[in-house]
Amino acid sequence: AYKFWSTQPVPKFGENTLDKERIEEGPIKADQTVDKVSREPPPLVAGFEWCTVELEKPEELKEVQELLYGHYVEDDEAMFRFNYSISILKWAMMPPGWKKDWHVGVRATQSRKLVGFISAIPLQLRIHDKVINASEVNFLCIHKKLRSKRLAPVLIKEVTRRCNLEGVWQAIYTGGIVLPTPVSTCRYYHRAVDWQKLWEVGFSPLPAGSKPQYQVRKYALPDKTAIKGLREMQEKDIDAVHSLLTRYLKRYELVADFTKEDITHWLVHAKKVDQLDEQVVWSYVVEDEHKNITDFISFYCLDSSVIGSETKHKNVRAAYLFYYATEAGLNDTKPEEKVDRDGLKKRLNELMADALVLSRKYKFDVFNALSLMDNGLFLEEQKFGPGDGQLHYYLFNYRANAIAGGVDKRNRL
Ligand code: YNC
Ligand code: MG
Repeated sequence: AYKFWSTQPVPKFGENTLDKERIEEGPIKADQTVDKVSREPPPLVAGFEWCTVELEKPEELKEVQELLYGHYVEDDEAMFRFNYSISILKWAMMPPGWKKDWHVGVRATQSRKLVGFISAIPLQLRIHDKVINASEVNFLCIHKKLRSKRLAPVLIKEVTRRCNLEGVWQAIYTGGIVLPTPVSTCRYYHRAVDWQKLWEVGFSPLPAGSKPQYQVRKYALPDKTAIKGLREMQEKDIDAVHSLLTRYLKRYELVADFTKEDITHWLVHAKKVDQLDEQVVWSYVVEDEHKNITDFISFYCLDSSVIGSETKHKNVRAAYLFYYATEAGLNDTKPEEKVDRDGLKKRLNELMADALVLSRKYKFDVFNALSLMDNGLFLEEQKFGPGDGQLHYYLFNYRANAIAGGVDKRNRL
């Protein structure tokens, strides 16, 4: 088993478990140099060739979108498939510092058809007390007709080579499947916004003894948000949000280390560049009477198509909880210390309740969140329920102590 992964610089199963003594953290394969990296991509099977997909060209971006639309991640029962929009792909793959060479495609030589893809973006990753210059690998996809031919390892090796050429030796990636070896594992949680539709597409079951109208009532949301001073985030809020988020994330063990440019891209800019297309990200701040930003919350839009839909719905519009932060969760003088758990819990519930109201206003069908950050403090109260899906977090060429992901275990509160 794991014929490919057993050859890669990743920890063996059992090396970094939560219950063991802490291990020393650092690269698995150290002291690599760019001059030793191959200048040639690994060979591909006859009939196929490598390409760099130029996402700035609308027609090439569209090719990636179409490959993913037909062949990307599905749930276990093959009822739904992620349906990434053009706008979200631009947002996800072209953040500050993005590199064209890290958008790797495989084409059929004769037809020129794009049949495989993998991407990486640069990021500064903090794991415990160390910051590493890393990449985040995503959108690995192979056309359904080319599955199980060991093409995935070749794509992974090629994106590795292209990262190495830029002096990047570590990566983070996530997946629904178990590989050696997760650094953390989270569960997906879902909160119905339009229960009736979720039931009609087969996403939400009708619990025994309930009736549709009871479920609709259970998930009903108010028309208006409740927090005083809540408003859309604007460019003028970037410094304040950057400071608040940086301080808030200090308590966590594995986080992206964002610059102000990153904040602009991930929370505001995406909206601006794509105002002609669809909006990707929704970000809100709370401004108090002294004009201070005390809280913020954000979510992004990622549709799923309903596979083989004989139903009237072709698409499920899902909001995914993104970054948030609140002064209520901070102890600035001693960032490592416990915070006021009850105050934090109360505030996060208020923020999430308003995010749900906004998601309904913007016509989302469901709100998704993972069992990470402080989400355990509000998921149940906001009527999120656990889904079937798990999300495993992996580090490439880095040995680290496992991080408890579950909402029940992880909080150091
Ligand atoms: C996967 N998701 O285990 P072994 S997530 C990593 N991530 O190798 P074949 C995967 N490895 O077990 P197929 C993987 N899925 O023998 C499979 N593998 O060691 C491994 N699905 O290859 C698998 N997208 O080509 C096995 O399999 C080997 O034809 C088998 O292709 C797989 O983006 C796939 O779920 C996933 O399109 C491409 O099934 C295909 O089945 C597909 O025979 C639907 O491959 C879409 C889908 C995956 C979404 C994602 C993150 C990818 C991370 C890749 C690892 C990056 C490492 C870091 C590199 C940079 C380093 C630096 C610096
Ligand atoms: Mg294959």
